[in-house]
Amino acid sequence: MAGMDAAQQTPLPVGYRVLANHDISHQLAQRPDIAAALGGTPAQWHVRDVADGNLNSVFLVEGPNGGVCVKQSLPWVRVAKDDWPLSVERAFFESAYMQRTEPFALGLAPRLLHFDASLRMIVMERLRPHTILRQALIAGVQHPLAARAVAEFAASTLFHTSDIANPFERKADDVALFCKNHALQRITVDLVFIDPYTHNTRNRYVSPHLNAWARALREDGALKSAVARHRNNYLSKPQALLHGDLHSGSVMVTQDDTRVIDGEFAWVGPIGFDTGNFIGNLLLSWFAKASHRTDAQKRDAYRDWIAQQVQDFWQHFHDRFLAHWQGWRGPSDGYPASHFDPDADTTELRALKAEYLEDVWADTLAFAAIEMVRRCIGFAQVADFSSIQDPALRARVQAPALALARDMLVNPHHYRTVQTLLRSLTRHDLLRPDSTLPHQDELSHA
Ligand code: SR1
Ligand code: MG
Repeated sequence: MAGMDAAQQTPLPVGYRVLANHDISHQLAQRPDIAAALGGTPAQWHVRDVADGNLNSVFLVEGPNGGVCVKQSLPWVRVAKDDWPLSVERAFFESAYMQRTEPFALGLAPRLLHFDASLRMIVMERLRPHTILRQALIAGVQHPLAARAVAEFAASTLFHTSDIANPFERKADDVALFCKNHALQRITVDLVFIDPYTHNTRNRYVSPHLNAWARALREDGALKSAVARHRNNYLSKPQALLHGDLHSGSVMVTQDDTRVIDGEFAWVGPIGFDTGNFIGNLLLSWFAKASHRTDAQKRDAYRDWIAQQVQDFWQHFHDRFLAHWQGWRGPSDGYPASHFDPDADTTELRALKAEYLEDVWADTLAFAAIEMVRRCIGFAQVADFSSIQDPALRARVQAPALALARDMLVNPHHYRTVQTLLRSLTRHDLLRPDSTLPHQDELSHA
């Protein structure tokens, strides 16, 4: 926890206090624009505590004319409270991310209405009747537009904050601002990249069922070398402004609307971290579905649909990123027009673009795998699995996900395209006719 302590040295802002349900209306009444949006009088506003994430307080406020969402950083990790103090700076970084990406978000994020610097409180558009994509996936509901919309969001925000679309000074400003997001980057570095490969009391894998797996991961030199490469990649490759936590719990959906929320982990890093996070979580959802034993036909159709979403997400991200590049006529220090006439579409520029996206795919694959490992072994488990009541069954569907993730990291040349990745799912499917519970021995034979 040494790194966590460092994150705590940030003092609380003057005027900061933890807001309770009964404080919220009073706070919002101070803002005439928000009061008008809610309508009526504060006494008529209905405040509901809806926090269900790991870190923050969240309230939904409804008035006669409309609603807003209020999110406050707590001086601790909400799900661990006194055991895990945490800097409240994250609300500042989330609001900064929302402001910086708003011109490129294409309406695919909630509108930021107000940021209160003392209370570290964000007031944003209330989304209704949206649900969290992860919950929809668990419930087996299809949202046909969601994966493409997240791809659209990722392609646009990542392209427009990269060196392809900026003078270096602009991107350096992003680096200078978001590199101070220490507390949440400490969480990512520890929880995503370090803890799952160590003995750590924060790890929460299903014991004893996955004990052998956890030990095998700790002892797997080839795997830890691959993770080290990508941990350093995450820390040393400031390619674009990342959302930093782009999993299915950070996406809210209806049948015709999709919004990306929760940019508090924003960081300038490798583009593949965002795309990999989203793909990794879709794949986890695919593995978790193997636990559904009641209606096999329906389950298999839904799993096929999830796999199709992985393909759609990557393909759409790839195509939209290239389309932004093709249309870009603004400043670029990465690929200046003085070297590459954007109107000429030369072989050289085409090759450079292909090379860039191949590199993003390689990173996507690795970060997807790292996300899959940490969600099965580390502190922050996902509801796709934790909603499986029987621990033995939960471990049984997590083990093949670990086997695939390990292979993606150690043998990336087997997965040069999204299609090869998806074809490999059947090889790692618990439900294949000859399947047995993958054992840690598979690690050394992979
Ligand atoms: C202690 S925070 C755990 C996780 O929750 C967030 O959503 C991030 O994914 C983080 O790693
Ligand atoms: Mg979150």
